[in-house]
Parts: sequence; C-alpha cells; structure tokens
Amino acid sequence: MRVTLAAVVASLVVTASAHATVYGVWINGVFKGDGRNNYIRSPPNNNPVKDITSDAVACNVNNRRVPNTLDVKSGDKFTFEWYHDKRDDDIIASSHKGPVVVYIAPASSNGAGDVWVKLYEESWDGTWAVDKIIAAHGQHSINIPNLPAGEYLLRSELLTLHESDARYDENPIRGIQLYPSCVQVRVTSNGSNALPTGVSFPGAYAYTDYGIHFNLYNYPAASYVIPGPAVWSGAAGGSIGQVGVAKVAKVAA
Ligand SMILES: *[C@@H]1O[C@H](CO)[C@@H](O)[C@H](O)[C@H]1NC(C)=O
Ligand SMILES: [Cu+2]
Repeated sequence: MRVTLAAVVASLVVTASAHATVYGVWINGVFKGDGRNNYIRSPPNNNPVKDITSDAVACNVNNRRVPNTLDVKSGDKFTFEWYHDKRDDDIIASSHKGPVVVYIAPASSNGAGDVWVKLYEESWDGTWAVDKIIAAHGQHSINIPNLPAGEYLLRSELLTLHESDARYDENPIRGIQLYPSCVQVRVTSNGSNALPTGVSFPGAYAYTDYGIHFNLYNYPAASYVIPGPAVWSGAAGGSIGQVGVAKVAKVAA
C-alpha cells in the first residue's frame, strides 16, 4: 500500500496531539472555579473521541457523576472555557478547525437514550468556530432556556476536521476528532419549555454524514453541514467570545 505524503503529514499532526478539554465554566461572567472532576465529567486526558459508535460520544470516556452541580436559571449566560495543556494557553492546535455544538439532556438519563437536544451550533462564516474559540481564550457561551426545574447535563463538543477526510472505521489512525464535555447543572427556575425527545449519542452521527467525513483541504468550507439534529426551537441562543479574563484564584486570607 502506498503511503501518501498527506497521510504522513497528518499522522505527524496526530503525534503532536495538541488537543483540548474544558477547564471550567462562567455563569453571567463569574468564573465557577476549576471544574475538572468537580462539576465536569472530565476525561483523564485531552484526547479526542474518534469512534463515533462508542458510548464515549455522549460525555467522553469518564461519564460518571462528579461531586458538584452548578445552579443556573433561565436566561443565564453560561460559558464553557476550553484549554490545551494549562488554562488560557493556546487552547487547541490551530490545525483543529471545525464547528462547536452544545446539547442538553436530563441528568437522570446519564446521557443514554434519545435524550440529547441541540441548543446551539456554529461552524464557518468566513472563520471556523474553533478558530473563534481560540481567539476568545477558549470561551463560548449559551443562554439557559426556559426549562423546567431539575438537573441536566450540558454538553459542549468541538468537532475537528483536520483528519476527517478519512473515516475512523476505515483508517483508525485518522478520522474526525470529537471533543465532548459534560457539565452537571441544576436549573432552579421552573420554566414551561420541557425538553422534547432528542437524539442518542452514540447514534446521531454516521461515518457517511457529510459533516463527519469532510475533506477540510478540498471541500469548500461554506459547504460544511453540521451533523446531528436542528437546534431546538426552545433554545435561547449562544455566541463565541471572551466573557472574562482567566486568573489564578487567590486563597482567601
Ligand atoms: C414546576 O412547575 C410545575 C408546573 O407548575 C410544578 O408541577 C412543579 O412542582 C414545579 N417544580 C418545582 C421544582 O418547583
Ligand atoms: Cu487533536
């Protein structure tokens, strides 16, 4: 089998492994502290999920309840903050272009079943969403919908396309890289927009989806189609941008 130069270069990119995960969240511009294994179901490292049939597509490889749950209410601005090796660094390799999506599910589901409802998505409008997140110091936000009170999992996911011209099921060295991250929240307001039936993870993505098997280098960016369902009509929007400056917390005297 001939090995193309492009494949060799791409495998070097893999070796560099400039991946990402979520460090913490901000609510209405207030940082809630290091969330890793605290209120985020953090994976043990920042590696991507590449097998789209794996249970890890839902909440990554360590989907276990963590000790804390963040209180939110309808209308709150809820900001995820991503990082690469340490907080507020280069966030993720700039090769890792692609969209960002945010989903929600009832926490009682633990992420299993047709429970995931899409709240937000952004791909390319001249700039890829991931490049905007890098520029925003890792930060992107959604507004909390008018949901019934209760506990939910809020899932942000980067889908990076630098190797998605290949399919993982055909060539496990390459393929799309998914970075799902689940945060435990409790909605304390009691709204009337109950979540509809959603999609399942795994299940919502197929290797034949245009947005999963996409050639970043040869296809027009404007032709990209974000995989998964449409954004729910009850969603309350979102944006990419920095809401606050990361700083090391001082211990209270
Ligand atoms: C939320 O509102 C519903 C409908 O009015 C009510 O049945 C339920 O008890 C409320 N839940 C909470 C936690 O207040
Ligand atoms: Cu990577």
